[in-house]
Amino acid sequence: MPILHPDERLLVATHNPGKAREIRDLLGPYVGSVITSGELGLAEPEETGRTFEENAVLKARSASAESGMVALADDSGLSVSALNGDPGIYSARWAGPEKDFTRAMEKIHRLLGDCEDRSASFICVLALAWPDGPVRTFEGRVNGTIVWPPCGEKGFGYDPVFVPDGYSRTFAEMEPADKHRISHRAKAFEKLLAVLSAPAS
Ligand code: ITT
Repeated sequence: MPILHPDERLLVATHNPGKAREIRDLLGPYVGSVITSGELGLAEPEETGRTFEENAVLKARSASAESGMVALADDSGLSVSALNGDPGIYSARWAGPEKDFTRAMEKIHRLLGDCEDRSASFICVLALAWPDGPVRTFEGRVNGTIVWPPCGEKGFGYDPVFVPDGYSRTFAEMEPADKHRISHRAKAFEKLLAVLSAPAS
């Protein structure tokens, strides 16, 4: 399986600036040059998959085919146990076209009502696609609890209402470096980097 050549620029197939910032942090020491599909003005494909993995593959394939570059996509979201896994793959769509995550977090709070079970997980599936066809996927997950009211200004998306297990602060209250030690995205990247750094066969 061909792995990214050291001189090759990696295309990150995202239009989400919060994600792009985290991916740059996580890849920084390992990949020379990164550009996003948002920066290149590439199309944003419709996420028609039924799983995180299907959507990650669809986004990576689309960006790689359009650009001729190796492309990395991230499909992720928050899965709330008492809401049967919602918003899940619909995490971005719950924020509407205005990307209003205050509204999306309020929706979770409203739907949970008095429910005692506040458990939730963040899930991230990374897909790495080569223009000539192969795609590899890597999954990471972090378990935690939904809290209310939202706390913290760092991070993005649902970070202000998620406290990871073993911690007392939300992701939005943590320094990025602390979130990167334990997040769903960091765990998926650990698996990806193990492959990127393995000798090509
Ligand atoms: P791209 O598809 O262009 O990458 P997107 O925002 O549409 O951007 P997703 O379809 O994967 O991405 O939606 C995932 C949503 O889940 C995202 O918009 C965030 O709100 C949320 N999310 C994912 N990871 C998160 C994290 O680490 N912290 C907070 N929210 C996160």
